[in-house]
Amino acid sequence: MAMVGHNTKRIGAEVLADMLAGYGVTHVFMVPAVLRRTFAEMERRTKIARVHCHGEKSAAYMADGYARASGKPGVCMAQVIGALNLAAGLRDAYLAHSPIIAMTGGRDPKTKFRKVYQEIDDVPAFEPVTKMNVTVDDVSRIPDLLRQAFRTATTGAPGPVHLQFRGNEGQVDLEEAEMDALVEAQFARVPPFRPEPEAAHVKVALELLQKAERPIIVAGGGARTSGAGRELVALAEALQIPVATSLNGKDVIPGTHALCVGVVGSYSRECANLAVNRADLVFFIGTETGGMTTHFWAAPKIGTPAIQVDIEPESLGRNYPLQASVLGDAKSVLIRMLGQIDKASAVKRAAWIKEIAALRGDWYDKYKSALESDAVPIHPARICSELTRHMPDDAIVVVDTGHAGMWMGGMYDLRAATQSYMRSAGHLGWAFPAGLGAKAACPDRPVVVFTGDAGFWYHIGEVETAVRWNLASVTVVNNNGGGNQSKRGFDRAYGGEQTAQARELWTYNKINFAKLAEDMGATGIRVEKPGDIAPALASALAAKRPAVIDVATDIEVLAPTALV
Ligand SMILES: Cc1ncc(C[n+]2csc(CCOP(=O)(O)OP(=O)(O)O)c2C)c(N)n1
Ligand SMILES: [Mg+2]
Repeated sequence: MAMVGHNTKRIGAEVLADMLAGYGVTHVFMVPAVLRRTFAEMERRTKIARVHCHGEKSAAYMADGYARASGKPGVCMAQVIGALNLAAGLRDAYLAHSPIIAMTGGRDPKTKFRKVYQEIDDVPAFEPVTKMNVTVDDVSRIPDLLRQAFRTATTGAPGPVHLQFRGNEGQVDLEEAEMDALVEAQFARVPPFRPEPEAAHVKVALELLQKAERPIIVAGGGARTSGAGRELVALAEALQIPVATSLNGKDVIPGTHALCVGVVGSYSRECANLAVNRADLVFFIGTETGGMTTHFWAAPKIGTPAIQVDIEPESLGRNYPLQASVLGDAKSVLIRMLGQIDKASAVKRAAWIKEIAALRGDWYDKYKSALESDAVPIHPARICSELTRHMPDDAIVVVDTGHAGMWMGGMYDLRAATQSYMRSAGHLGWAFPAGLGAKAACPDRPVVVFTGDAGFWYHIGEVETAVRWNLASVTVVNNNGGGNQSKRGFDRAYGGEQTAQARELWTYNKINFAKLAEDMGATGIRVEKPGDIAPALASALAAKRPAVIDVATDIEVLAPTALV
């Protein structure tokens, strides 16, 4: 295809390396061997770190963590045999709307269907986990398809894209064509656009909000991507509206803010579910209103009066019939609203705010003994409260799923708007490699991962990668010697009784992860008493090396399930 400015013949590898650098990519994550010449050109022409990992899935998770921490698309790669391992790693990013550019080697028309070693048709497997899934068949298409990849990954609700390069290792990068390494800097991070809402729609939504006596905001990952936290808190304060968040949107408001009721839904804080279910109007901002955020549409119940803001028109009203919908960027919409609010309307919500304060207090009273527990082995809620108190003000907190998501979603509080929070959208094992990617993207910020032992086992080999690239995250392992979240289900399957045979299905051998980490060259700290959590965190952060804090916790303690 004809593009303007083509006048110099260059090889694909040079153009690809220059363009990635031009988009501000600082790290790529991969298992070799793919785009070998591109990697050589990256080394010669750019400062891009080529992080060579122990598995394609963890490479994708690192790219995901990089993207969610920085807002810049994460780049990950695999040769043809590793392509589906990489695709598996895009699943969480797809669910979480994280911008990732995945590159793989793939089939050559000259040899396909001849039973080429290691080769299958991988492209269809990328369909369910990408927004764009294309093949780079001719070297001259590298520039326009890479631009389209950045454009697609970052616009609207962001997400992963896949480029399959011709050749099992993407050898198309060795060929020559007239190409320009043109980059569009706008698409180097999210959000590239802030679509303005229609004034009339803003007016209707704001009138409903101001009329309501018991409104509540439910803010999600879209508000996070938009960077709308400050405006959201300003609106909540001005109109005296409490705020709940999805797990993905947890860091749009500090948990310590008087108007914050916490995370609503399944991995949640009870007072958030109770508050949302007492509201007379729910204002959804940048949330898909999915099963996890609404506890399968029980909080709020379908039929609760609702208004919604989203950047994707198809999200508006998907699960809750709306009294008003506003299409646009969350921050832009909130700025518009702030420009025309009637602060006097806040007075009528005094009783509601008092009720919210009581719900917050009730929650704390109920869990105080767990949060402050001196028990040995340690109660996981105590880890959360120690992290709340001692997390640095500029920390990025990265949390796995299962009980890790439940403990931290419900019991941990961000104290400052400058702290970030990212969580697995459901895949066990995501957090540790995602934390390494976050640290690569934001080397000056402390990165603290919280994971269970089952979650940590998945990608434990990447401790060696962390040491090799000095990706100095701190990983706190809630080590109870099993996958506790599975316990309730297996007890049920065995007739309500905990049998030795049922335990075979969710318990592991007892391992000291601090020792393993030390053997791989990282800092390892074993914690067996609650009072040692804070000093361990302080010394792990001070070490400026990859660190694993192995916390011995009680295998009998289960996270509280959602209440509605
Ligand atoms: C890829 C994947 N496989 C399986 C699960 C199901 N699952 C959720 S939590 C869990 C066990 C978690 O154990 P651990 O990380 O040790 O945390 P704990 O519950 O013990 O605190 C499992 C198997 C999942 N979420 N993701
Ligand atoms: Mg466990």
